[in-house]
Amino acid sequence: MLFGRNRKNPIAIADKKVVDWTYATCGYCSTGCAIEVGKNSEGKVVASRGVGGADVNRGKLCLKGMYEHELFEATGRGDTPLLRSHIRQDFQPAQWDTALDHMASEIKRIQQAYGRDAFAVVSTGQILTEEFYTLGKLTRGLIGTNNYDGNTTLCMASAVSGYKRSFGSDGPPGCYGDFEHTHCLLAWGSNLPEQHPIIYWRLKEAMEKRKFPLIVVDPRVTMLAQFADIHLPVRPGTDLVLQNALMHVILEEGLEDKDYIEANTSGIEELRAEVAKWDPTTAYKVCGIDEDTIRNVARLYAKAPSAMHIWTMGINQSTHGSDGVVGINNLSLLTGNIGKPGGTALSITGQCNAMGTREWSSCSGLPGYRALENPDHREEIGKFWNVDPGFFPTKRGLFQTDIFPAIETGQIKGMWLVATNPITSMPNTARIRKTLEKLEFLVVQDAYVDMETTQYAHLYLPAAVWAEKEGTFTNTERRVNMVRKVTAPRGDSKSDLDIFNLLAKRFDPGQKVQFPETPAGVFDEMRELSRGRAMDISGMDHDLIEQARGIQWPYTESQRNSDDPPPVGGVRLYTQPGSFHHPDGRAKLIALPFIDNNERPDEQYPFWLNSGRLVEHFHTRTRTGKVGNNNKFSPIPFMEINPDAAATLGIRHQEYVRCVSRRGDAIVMAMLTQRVPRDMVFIPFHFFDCVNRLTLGLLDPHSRQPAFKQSAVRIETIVDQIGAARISRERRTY
Ligand SMILES: Nc1nc2c(c(=O)[nH]1)N[C@H]1C(S)=C(S)[C@@H](COP(=O)(O)OP(=O)(O)OC[C@H]3O[C@@H](n4cnc5c(=O)[nH]c(N)nc54)[C@H](O)[C@@H]3O)O[C@H]1N2
Ligand SMILES: Nc1nc2c(c(=O)[nH]1)N[C@H]1C(S)=C(S)[C@@H](COP(=O)(O)OP(=O)(O)OC[C@H]3O[C@@H](n4cnc5c(=O)[nH]c(N)nc54)[C@H](O)[C@@H]3O)O[C@H]1N2
Ligand code: SF4
Ligand SMILES: [Mo]
Repeated sequence: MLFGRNRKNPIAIADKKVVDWTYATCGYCSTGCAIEVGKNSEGKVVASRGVGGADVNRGKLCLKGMYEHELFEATGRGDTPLLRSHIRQDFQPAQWDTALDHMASEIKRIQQAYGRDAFAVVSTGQILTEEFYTLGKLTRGLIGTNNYDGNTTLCMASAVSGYKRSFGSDGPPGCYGDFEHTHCLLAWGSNLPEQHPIIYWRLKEAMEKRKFPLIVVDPRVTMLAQFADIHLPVRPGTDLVLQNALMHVILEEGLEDKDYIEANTSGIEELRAEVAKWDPTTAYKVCGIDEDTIRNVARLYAKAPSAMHIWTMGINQSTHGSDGVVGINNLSLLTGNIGKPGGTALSITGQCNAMGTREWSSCSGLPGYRALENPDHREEIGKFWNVDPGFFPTKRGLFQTDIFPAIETGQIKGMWLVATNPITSMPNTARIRKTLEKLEFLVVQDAYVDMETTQYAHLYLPAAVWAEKEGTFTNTERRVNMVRKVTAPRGDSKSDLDIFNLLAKRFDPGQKVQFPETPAGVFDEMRELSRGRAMDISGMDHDLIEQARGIQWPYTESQRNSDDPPPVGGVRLYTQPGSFHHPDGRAKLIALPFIDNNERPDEQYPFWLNSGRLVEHFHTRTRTGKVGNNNKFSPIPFMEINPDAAATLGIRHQEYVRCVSRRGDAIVMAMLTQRVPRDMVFIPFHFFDCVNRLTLGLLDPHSRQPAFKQSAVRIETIVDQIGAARISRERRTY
């Protein structure tokens, strides 16, 4: 194409000569954008684009989605199983049959020698729902270990726990459409523009049409905080105190919704007694937000005709994570802001299928939000699977964060990791390293062979990634959406579903328990098991989901029969009085005493260490580290530090420094910025052997989620800058 000198927009998007587009849902974050992946006439995958008719993203993608098709050919993919008898030896390529026979016999050996629960399974929020369901059936129904959990304990466990405590069930009650109705939005510990760019775009669009106040609670001046009307730079780990003070003002000034409380909740008196202790003056001394601001925000929130909360890891990853979620729910219930347009408590989830694992993986229970503790549920699933219900444990086993210490103490001897990279993502990695070295048998099943935890594996199984497979994801607003297969699995890798099914045969040669071979066949089973449950999907099938560009649950068969297309599922939960899942149909208001148990900065370690994410990278960079258009923005580990603090320490912009905690050290480049206050540094967690060498990760008592965002560190300058650059480079795997 030629551009004349006077052409106004001499920019053309390169024509990739796509002849065929396939429908998928983005495999990075939980926003759940609908993507089409394009192939050229040679069958090569060359482009990604947003789907215009999809309600979630309306044609938009962020920079991760835009280059997602590059994953298929990225470096570091595994294409053959690898086996070795000791982690000090080199891997040898193996046939699938040999690899899986060996895996089954090692699992059986460990279970026979040390008991069924001595083998642990830890999965993810990033495989397809049909795969989660199948892994659950295999683990609960055939292998029979109760030490089965997912990386979601690092991520969504507090939200799950908080929803269950307040409402009697998991499941975010709101949707993105609530932005279009709300009159006030409180965002807690969520950096939406970077971590969920398209949800942020939906929010911004809504605010441009109809202005409403945005209040951001975050100790760091994030991009969202910069756009806020009111920014509350809360002292790390003290959101609960701020919540109690907001409730104190609401009750003191009679701003609560008495009719709603009367008709829908229990526990108001206990709550009233607890929040009475948290007048704004007392609260200020703990949470650092002044009295007038607390009163102002409480009035703004409670007087709005409808008001909503969103939150992410600033709340969940805390020693009061579960309580922080319950606090948000309390605020919503007190003001009648649940189940109405613009009035909700919407947990923004993390990974593309964090919801799918909560609903179907059986990690913390049995499929379809069923509980191991409930004999009727054990009976029902046992019958459906053709498994003796007596084979199921009667209560859930260890959380991921308790599985690792159980390896340390010798209770657990073998582990299977599916799509998670704990040596980079768990707190205090020096301890994780020693733990992994103790295992008699570790299997890593991952799409990338170069992910760091493979270094500790006896067996590596190469998995297909994202749209090399077919099935569903569920997003933040409970929308089930389709991933169609765009291209064949790389090399000799297999879909996670195929791997689970092949392993199942080795535990059940007589095939007493049926394992459907196709994703659609698995979905049929899930559909049956969902009937009458909170997350009813009985009206859905793969084709309808794709046609509708995603459907929110619940969507029942009778809805399907009575609906005109396009199908509309459950836009909001708890819209009717008495529809909560506690036995009395009411939601619980729960009193939340504050216990100050974080590691705090002191003379020796004077800075708060905060950690989180960047827009261009996803987690441990197994994917975005290999995509040039993502990696180029931040190829090396760095630390945000306040310029005044840096000046006091004699640190210049872009100098390497050593960051030291009671656990270990990390070499990072100092980036001077006002985003962080004087007593805080922020390090993205995307890099190997970096911030999680430093983190303490104290656990929440309810959810067992680690407080990744509250540790104490000191900063040391480095004379040998070239040597530091070398160490920083060498520690990086990709
Ligand atoms: N680009 C990109 N997007 C992602 C991901 C990714 O890796 N990259 N990961 C996905 C996943 S799995 C998740 S879980 C989400 C996470 O999404 P977010 O939670 O939005 O991201 P984080 O950066 O981890 O943390 C959010 C904020 O919590 C703040 N915070 C720290 N301590 C406190 C505190 O005590 N109180 C409050 N109120 N805030 C605090 C931090 O300053 C930070 O700005 O993002 C998802 N989206
Ligand atoms: N300091 C600090 N640490 C943190 C956090 C923080 O904020 N601060 N956040 C925490 C949170 S919220 C999360 S969610 C965790 C994430 O922690 P991890 O789950 O350990 O991180 P990922 O890099 O997403 O690992 C997922 C793995 O799955 C692989 N994979 C992708 N798709 C597939 C597939 O289809 N099949 C298979 N088999 N493998 C696949 C990827 O290659 C990758 O190795 O990190 C936690 N760690
Ligand atoms: S916002 Fe999330 S789901 Fe949408 S394209 Fe970006 S990473 Fe994918
Ligand atoms: Mo997460």
